[in-house]
Amino acid sequence: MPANLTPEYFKAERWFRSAGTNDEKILALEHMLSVMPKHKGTDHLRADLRRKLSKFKAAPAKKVKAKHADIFHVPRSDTGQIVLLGTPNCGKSAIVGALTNAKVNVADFPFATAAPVPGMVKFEDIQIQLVDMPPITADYIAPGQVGTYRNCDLIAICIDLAAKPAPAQAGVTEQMRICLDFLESRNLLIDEQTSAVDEHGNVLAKRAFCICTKSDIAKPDSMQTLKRSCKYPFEFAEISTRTGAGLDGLPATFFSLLNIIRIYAKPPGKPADMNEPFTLPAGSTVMDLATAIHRDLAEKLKFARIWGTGVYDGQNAQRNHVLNDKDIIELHFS
Ligand SMILES: Nc1nc2c(ncn2[C@@H]2O[C@H](COP(=O)(O)OP(=O)(O)O)[C@@H](O)[C@H]2O)c(=O)[nH]1
Ligand SMILES: [Mg+2]
Repeated sequence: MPANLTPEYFKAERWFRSAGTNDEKILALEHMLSVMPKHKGTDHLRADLRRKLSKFKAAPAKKVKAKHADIFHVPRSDTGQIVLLGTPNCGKSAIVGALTNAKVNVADFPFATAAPVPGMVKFEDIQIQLVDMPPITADYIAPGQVGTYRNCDLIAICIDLAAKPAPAQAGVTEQMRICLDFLESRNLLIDEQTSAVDEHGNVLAKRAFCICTKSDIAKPDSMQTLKRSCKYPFEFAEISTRTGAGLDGLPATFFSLLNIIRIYAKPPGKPADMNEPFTLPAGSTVMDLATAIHRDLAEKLKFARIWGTGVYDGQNAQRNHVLNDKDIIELHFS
């Protein structure tokens, strides 16, 4: 009996083949099983996938030796990590080069960037990590590349506004389609169907936004064409690394989209350390801050005093008090 497999199944199968780690293979196999039509014709395949799944689940977590280190694993900074995604030559490396001190390779030939290159972007008193990446195309994604996106905080889809439509290059609509196809087929994009974690608590999807590059040489209507073709309510930033247009505003856009707050810790009786704020997810409480400073100490938190938004100076705050960006907190332990 024919299996009548769906396009969604074949997408999931491509995801499985490009997965670079055990965890990623497990996610892809579970997705293949969930989208596979259930009838007699798929019984064998289902059993086969279940066997594979148990094999991957039973495999002990491999100890990574230095020479086999996963090049696509980019340790996250505390503040937040944004990873660039885009087709060849769309201007990803130029963005990281313009905003950070990282040594990137900007070149007008495809695949000039072969591995992730992290750099730090300064926003006021914090540094946000921005990661340059190898490109993706409709046909090729480096094995393991998906892992970098799975581990980040936010994905920046980069679109070359000046690229000519097919067959010469990938036009704006085509570039967006390639990026979305990659994200959707690997459950990497938060939307109505895909949440941040699956039913087993595995990290799945991420938030994304769009950086549109080469505005200096783009046709005037390319931004409108792109926005019209995109079904997601992304934030769109328009920039040129050649003229610098739009670059100054990018760090603030990163900060606001990361949805984090900065909190300054104040030892009792001393001034607050205003140089190195803690960064926490928006909505964090006094207790979350105490836990971020030291998990064991948090148990001993007696009370906190707070200077900042919506409170009077030095007001006592409960453990569940929700913090605001730039609050100063004095923690008292028993
Ligand atoms: N005119 C113009 N050219 C750009 C801009 N950004 C990048 N480029 C050029 O586009 C080519 C590809 O850039 P690159 O950053 O290496 O692209 P990547 O493959 O996405 O990393 C290079 O020749 C860059 O000089 C821009 O804002 N304006
Ligand atoms: Mg590059």
